[in-house]
Amino acid sequence: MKLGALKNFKECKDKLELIYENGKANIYFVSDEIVRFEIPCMTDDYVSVAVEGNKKIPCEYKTEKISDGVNISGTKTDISVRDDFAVEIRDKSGKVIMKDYSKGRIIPQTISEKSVKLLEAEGHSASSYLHSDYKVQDLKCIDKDDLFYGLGDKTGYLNKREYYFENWNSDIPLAHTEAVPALYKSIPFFICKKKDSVYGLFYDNTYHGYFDFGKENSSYFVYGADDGNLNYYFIYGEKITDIIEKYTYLTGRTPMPQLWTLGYHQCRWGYESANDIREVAHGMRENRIPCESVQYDIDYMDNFKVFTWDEEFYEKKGKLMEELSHDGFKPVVIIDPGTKKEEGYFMYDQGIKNDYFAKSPDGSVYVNKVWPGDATFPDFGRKEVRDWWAESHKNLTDMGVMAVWNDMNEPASFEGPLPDDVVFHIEERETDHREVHNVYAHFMDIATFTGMKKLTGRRPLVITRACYAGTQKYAAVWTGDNQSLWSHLQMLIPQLCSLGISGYALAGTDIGGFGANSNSELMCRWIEAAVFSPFFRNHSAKGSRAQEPWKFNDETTDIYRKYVELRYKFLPYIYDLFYQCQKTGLPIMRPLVLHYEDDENTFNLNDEFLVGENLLVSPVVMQGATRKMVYLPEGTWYDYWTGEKHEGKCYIIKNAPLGVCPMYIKAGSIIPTYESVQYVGEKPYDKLILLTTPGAAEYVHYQDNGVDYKYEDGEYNLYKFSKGSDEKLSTEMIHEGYKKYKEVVIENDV
Ligand code: MIG
Repeated sequence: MKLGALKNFKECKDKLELIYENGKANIYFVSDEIVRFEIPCMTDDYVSVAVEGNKKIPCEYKTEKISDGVNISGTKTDISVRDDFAVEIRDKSGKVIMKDYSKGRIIPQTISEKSVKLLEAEGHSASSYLHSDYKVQDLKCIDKDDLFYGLGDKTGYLNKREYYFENWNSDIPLAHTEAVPALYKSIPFFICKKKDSVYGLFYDNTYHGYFDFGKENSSYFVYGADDGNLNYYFIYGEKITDIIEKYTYLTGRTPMPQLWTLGYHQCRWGYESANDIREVAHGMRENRIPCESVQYDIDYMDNFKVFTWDEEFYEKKGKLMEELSHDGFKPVVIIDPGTKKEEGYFMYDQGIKNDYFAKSPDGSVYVNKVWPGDATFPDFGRKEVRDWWAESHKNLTDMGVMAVWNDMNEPASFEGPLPDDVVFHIEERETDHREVHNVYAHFMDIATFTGMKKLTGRRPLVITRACYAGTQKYAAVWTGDNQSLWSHLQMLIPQLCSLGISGYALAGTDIGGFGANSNSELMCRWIEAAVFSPFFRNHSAKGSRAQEPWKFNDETTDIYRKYVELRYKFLPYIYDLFYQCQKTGLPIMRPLVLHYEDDENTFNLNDEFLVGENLLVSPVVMQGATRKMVYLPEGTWYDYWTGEKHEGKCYIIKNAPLGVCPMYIKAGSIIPTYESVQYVGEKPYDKLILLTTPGAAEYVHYQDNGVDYKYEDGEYNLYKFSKGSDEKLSTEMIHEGYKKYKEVVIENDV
């Protein structure tokens, strides 16, 4: 990829074309803060899957030839581009923000092929010891103090410095430790926080990707991809929050969810009959643990055939769903992409007749094995295939299904991975598995979202395991098959915070852990830590210890209930954060560094988080611990449980026996709450209760019907609550278009 000397450059509209000795490169001016850099190694007209529509804000850049390149001067940054497409970006004061590393990699000692064989014989995965240049590669300088945040669902900690990761959507049933380079999702976006500046990079390329944040060498980071263009957006901002706002401007934001979807969900891969589901639903109500859905995992299908129903074990189609709906349960079902190869099965027949499945290069329909045995894979990149899949959801909505959970869409397969050359499409363009793999789920989720929206008229909840950058416009995510391990409870915090700053505001982990066996202490600590997980579901695997809260002991049931009720109490606050998220892209769960980026105590803080800006949660995530060392950043904070006042910018030790999750509210806060209910819709939310802390405050609260799109026509309320230091509350309606609360009261319990 050495482009050599710059020969010439050409200014076109919003674009600069650079002609080099050995090829060309392009620079696109998206906005004053966003610039896209491209070496079109594969194609001249790359169409992004992640960035939809014409993302372009009028901006100004002036170009000037210099001896060894070109200088581009914008309103926020100055860019120099030299031979070999070496980029340097400075702010207006001349400080270097981002700079290419031009000396080439210093690839560390690799091990011999022979050693790799030996290692692999014992079961080590040793290929990662072999390093070489990537086909598409980009190196940038790292400074001593640089920190790296983002990259979606990756394992490990918030700060990715000195770690190595890959983007290749992978179904990993083994324990997700920080040694696992790739999980289910591929979000090639990260934020580099420097000592006194910050920038974001989004490498929009869907091929297998590689990220080395200074592990190979402390002077540079490496981005690599197996193919495609070198194509990245540089995002400038003054604060981390600016970068997130701009990244989500490009790739889109989580849309308003239905209110009930933010409630509690119970699930288990192991409910093998209608009675199993019925018992759990009744158990939720008997134990007075609020719950919205008992979700249907693959066993509800007839022989794992998608869009069918097993009448033998799950009774007559629609019967159970209708019965439980009287008690407030909303049916949520799993759907896999793998479509059983069986003549006479309507999905297979339709797919064959209309040529909807991916093919081998010889033209035959490609077959691999998943749950139903031999299965075919819809070619979701094509619109007509998505339309067909979308319409097929009528089979679900006809029986009352209200939300869909898309699993196995990496795509996972049991007889080895799909070969590289399986033929897929991205819209009309034919391509292969290598390019489509990381966006396979993205296109499936678009189909599900579109189908459910059209069929129900409601805001769809699509829960997806795999995704790419931008899928947040269509789907919520869960982090896949975690395990009932303390280390996985600990990882919940950095993982959901990282997803949040990578655009995924609606994310959650399987509460209690999916694989392995949970225990009462772990369950309690998990529900405490997860109480503000945007997506809030307990799920476990067949064969593992049952994880419905009452399956442990009375203490666990009581603690569990206390936290699920707490969640229902804070629902309007969480809903407000989703309302704001559409406007700013800021997530619900936030690492402290997002709002305290000058405070180095927050840079590597992996065991606490903020919910919005004013609520700090510092759960106990260590087995046996009954105290928690809590870091409170600058400001005055009030203990949610005791009302005790603390001055921040220090660590405190909080007594936190089982059942206590340390929570703090910042001075000068107004937080809206509801009385807890058994499920959303049990009774109208007539009363808003404002939780306040001393000090002047202002807060905007959003209210709508929580269900459909009528808010787009103005059917919503916006309340502005303010109070001065005299603590007197005043309310102003900024917008009035929906039935107002009967009562707004202040709860002065802190
Ligand atoms: O592992 O459908 O991650 O949530 O319960 C088998 C069965 C396939 C994987 C999902 C998990 C789900 C399970 N699926």
